[in-house]
Amino acid sequence: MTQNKKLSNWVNDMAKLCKPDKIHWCNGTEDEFSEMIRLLTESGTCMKLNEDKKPNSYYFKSDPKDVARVEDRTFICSEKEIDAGPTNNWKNPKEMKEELLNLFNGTMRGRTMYVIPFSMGPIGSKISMNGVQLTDSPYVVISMKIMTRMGAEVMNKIEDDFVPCIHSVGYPLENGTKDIPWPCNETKYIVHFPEERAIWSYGSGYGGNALLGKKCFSLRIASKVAKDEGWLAEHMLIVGITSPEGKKHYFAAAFPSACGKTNLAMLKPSLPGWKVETVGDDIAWMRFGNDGRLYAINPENGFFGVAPGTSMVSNPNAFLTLEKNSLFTNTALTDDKDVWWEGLTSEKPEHLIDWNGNDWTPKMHHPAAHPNSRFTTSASQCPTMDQDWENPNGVPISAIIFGGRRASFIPLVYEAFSWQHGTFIGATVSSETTAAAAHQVGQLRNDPFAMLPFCGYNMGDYFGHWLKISQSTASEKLPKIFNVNWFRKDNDGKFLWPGYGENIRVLQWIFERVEGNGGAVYSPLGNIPTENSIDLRGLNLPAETMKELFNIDKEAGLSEAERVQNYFTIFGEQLPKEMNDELEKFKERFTKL
Ligand code: GTP
Ligand code: SPV
Ligand code: MN
Repeated sequence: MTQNKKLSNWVNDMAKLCKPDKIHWCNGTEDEFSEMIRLLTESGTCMKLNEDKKPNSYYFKSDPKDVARVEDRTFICSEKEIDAGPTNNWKNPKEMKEELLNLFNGTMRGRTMYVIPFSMGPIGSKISMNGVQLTDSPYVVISMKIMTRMGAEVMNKIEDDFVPCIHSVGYPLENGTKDIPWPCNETKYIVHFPEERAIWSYGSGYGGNALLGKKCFSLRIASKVAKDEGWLAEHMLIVGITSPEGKKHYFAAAFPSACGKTNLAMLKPSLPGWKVETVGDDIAWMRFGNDGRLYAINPENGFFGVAPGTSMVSNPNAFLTLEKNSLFTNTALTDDKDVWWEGLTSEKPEHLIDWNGNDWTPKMHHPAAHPNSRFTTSASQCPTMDQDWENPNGVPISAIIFGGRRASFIPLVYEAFSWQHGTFIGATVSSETTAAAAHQVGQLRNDPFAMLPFCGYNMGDYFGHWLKISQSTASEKLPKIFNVNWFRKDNDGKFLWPGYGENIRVLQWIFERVEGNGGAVYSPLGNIPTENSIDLRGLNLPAETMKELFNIDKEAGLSEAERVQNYFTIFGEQLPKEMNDELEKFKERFTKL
């Protein structure tokens, strides 16, 4: 319960609308967690994993139609359509509210409404923001306990500026209907009212659709707040890098969903003497400090990470993090009640239960784990957490890195000529789509700043905000901007670059550039490493491969320019003039090549 009138009135109003049997105010205790697990076990939603393999961990299988974010059902309902922009779905907020009021009417019948007070960022920090999520899903309650600071301590601190987030799986239990393991609804709505700062989510119980503190609050709503207040809310990991000489820099990197943020944030360096420490793996809130430098915090408290591809070899730090007290959703299950996914072991087990609950053997052609199966686990368990990861003032950012999945054209790494050019690089990030959202996988699409599905206002204005923010400080205090591509392929479709722990070799070059060293040479995309300035010692990489990784093709560049030009037209008047200037310069550089 709460003394806060605004909060109690809102909860009462929403209870009148949703008509739950009960209201439960979450306190965030272990007892409460156990009670949720008891309920989830009873409804067949979860199964305890083998205590010897994964202590205190639970296995979940979602409805096969509720496995990823639903971008075509995600709406930004700003007062004016132009403020949602060409990259977001928009509906008139009044009409949308009416529709939602209909959908939410009685949606929690036969269920409990859980009231989850949560803080994005350390509790009580000046740059943290509070939210309250109402949900009828105990799975969401336990996930929010891991992913955010949640419970009684936050409740005591909540004032009138909390972000109200209402969520229902859309499966009321009327007239004694029996519950099913993963209740959800075919109709889905993930709706944001940026001016009102409110979130309404209906019909899905999974990931970013349902854990409203994450993409809905910390990116879509926060990006709008950030624009209004002069800071940045970004789809970025934050990582601390210490050189063998003991110098340290923090980098922030924006890659689209399922393109390597968690892996880079926890990277185990293959080069001796280098140390990598984790601040965050998905979201960064960044503001300028009194010293004129850009400081970042990770608003989250845990990781909701892609399971496939994660192993003791590829990402030992993630693996050590998820070994206990974790939730696993849509992975496969072994005969001894442990989890398994593609890439976990070099040999596939002889028998599994796949994510659909069916028997599976290696002869079968479909993956045993869903490609967007994920682990939910606490940041505090990660062996590489940085000593300043909860510093309320954040960590100073020396470099910003963009990237995506590009089978061709984009080299392993290049450096922007300027902040404005870096903004152009961010604005033109494109990537082959992944299973993180419900759509066709492997299609190249524009995903500016890796924020395409997460920007809560007009993307053209967002480019303008990035340009404007650089005027908050002296240019030498701005982070340097880079672009990387771990995903370039050879003619046989194999990745050219080994990736993962070997990415330290690229980070080393970026580190040296930040320090004012490191060999660089002009290319039409940006400055690239001189030959031998990327340390390849201990890596058996043919010189040919390195050449291929940095091959910059004139024809491909010119057709990229055309692609970008076409894309830019969708922004109309909202496209800052500087972006067209940069495009012209880009064309010119490739024409001269
Ligand atoms: P979201 O949580 O969706 O925002 O994703 P993310 O950006 O954190 O992606 P993540 O690090 O979980 O990686 C997604 C997939 O890419 C996993 O299957 C990884 O194994 C794979 N991956 C990550 N880094 C590399 C790399 O350097 N090279 C290659 N080839 N694959 C990688
Ligand atoms: C992403 O899709 O970028 C994620 C997973 O980080 S989700 O929380 O489902 O959005
Ligand atoms: Mn993400």
